[in-house]
Amino acid sequence: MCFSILSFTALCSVSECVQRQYHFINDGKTWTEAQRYCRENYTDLATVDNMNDMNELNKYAARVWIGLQRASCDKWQWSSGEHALYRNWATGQPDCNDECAFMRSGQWHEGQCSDNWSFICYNGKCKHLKGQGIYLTKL
Ligand SMILES: [Ca+2]
Repeated sequence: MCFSILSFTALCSVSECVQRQYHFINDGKTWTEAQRYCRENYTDLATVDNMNDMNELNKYAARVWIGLQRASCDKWQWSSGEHALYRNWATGQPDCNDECAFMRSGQWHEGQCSDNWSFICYNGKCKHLKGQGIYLTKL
């Protein structure tokens, strides 16, 4: 979004991220294997930034790896390396003894990275919209 109050016409370049498309992969893999598979075939292991993403993911009831890994006890980061701001931990989680995160019935839990679970990949990129003229009139 861009805002212009002083000029009458503003040319703005905005980028918009399209809704992530999630793909359930029904094949047991370790967290690292799952990450590799998702990077080769999709964008990455499931990343969740907001409630919209979470609502999309809620339809998967099975226990699945998501692209979340522990940096330190209270610091978790996405597969991309981004700090996880949005979180949806189950009650009592994380309890700081495992380093990868899985989701079960919409809630996140710590899990042992070497365990084999199904997982969720995503496809989604940000697209850049070309300059749009916005005309503001003075009141
Ligand atoms: Ca744990």
